[in-house]
Amino acid sequence: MQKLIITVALVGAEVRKEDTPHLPITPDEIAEQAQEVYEVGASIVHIHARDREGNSTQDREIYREIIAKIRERCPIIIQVSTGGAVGMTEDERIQPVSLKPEMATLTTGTVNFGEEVFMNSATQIRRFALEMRENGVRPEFEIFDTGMIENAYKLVRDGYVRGHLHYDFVMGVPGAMPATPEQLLFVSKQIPEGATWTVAGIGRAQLPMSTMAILLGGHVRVGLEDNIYYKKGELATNRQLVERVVRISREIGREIATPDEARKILQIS
Ligand code: KMH
Ligand code: ZN
Repeated sequence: MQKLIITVALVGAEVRKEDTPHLPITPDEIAEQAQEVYEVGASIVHIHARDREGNSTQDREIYREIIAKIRERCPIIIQVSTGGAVGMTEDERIQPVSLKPEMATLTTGTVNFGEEVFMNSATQIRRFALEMRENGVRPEFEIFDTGMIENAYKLVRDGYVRGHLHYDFVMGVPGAMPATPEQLLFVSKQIPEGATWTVAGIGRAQLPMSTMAILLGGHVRVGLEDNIYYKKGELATNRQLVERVVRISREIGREIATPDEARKILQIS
């Protein structure tokens, strides 16, 4: 089995400092936590940016600062968000891709997102995929629902995405696919031979989905974007969430990938 790639979604767009004091907001806080999770076994950080008020932003200059500060501290793979927050325009969302990070997320369909709608039209998805290709950025397909798997593959057939394919099954968002073992087994069998996948279980689904992915040969995403609790009633830090996955994986006999090993697996040069 491949070594385990642990991605940490450090901050996200929706969680606020009022929800948890452990949320990193400023570029310095984000970079500091990127280093912390790197030191305990994470190989990718999934990044969102916040403005001075703590609101979600896709501002290129804030991403530039975050990326520079992380790179000063550690060699972790940086994956920027192109999802941003619900309601942002295409032009806002795509901004960080021009900074040529190693990876970026690419959601391949529209989905209900709680009471809101996370819009991703076919033309916008193609545009984002092309910009990633032109900037040498490896996309991670964000799969919130099963139809998005076929939409992602259509991008490959039509030449918008080339090279290694990597999927993130986002499971348990209200309005999207449920975080059940049966669902994870199903979606993990729907992707092409040779592709890799990770799973982001939302809320209390984070731990069981992570554990299942470790056993199935998938990879794992944890972090405060998806889940702020260590267990019922106890807030987590990003570092604790990574440490737990590392412990479980090692107990089961699966080693943890370094960033360079993750680069090899994901064929990032
Ligand atoms: N904030 C969500 C609406 C991504 O980062 O690419 C979208 C999201 C996905 O977080
Ligand atoms: Zn995100």
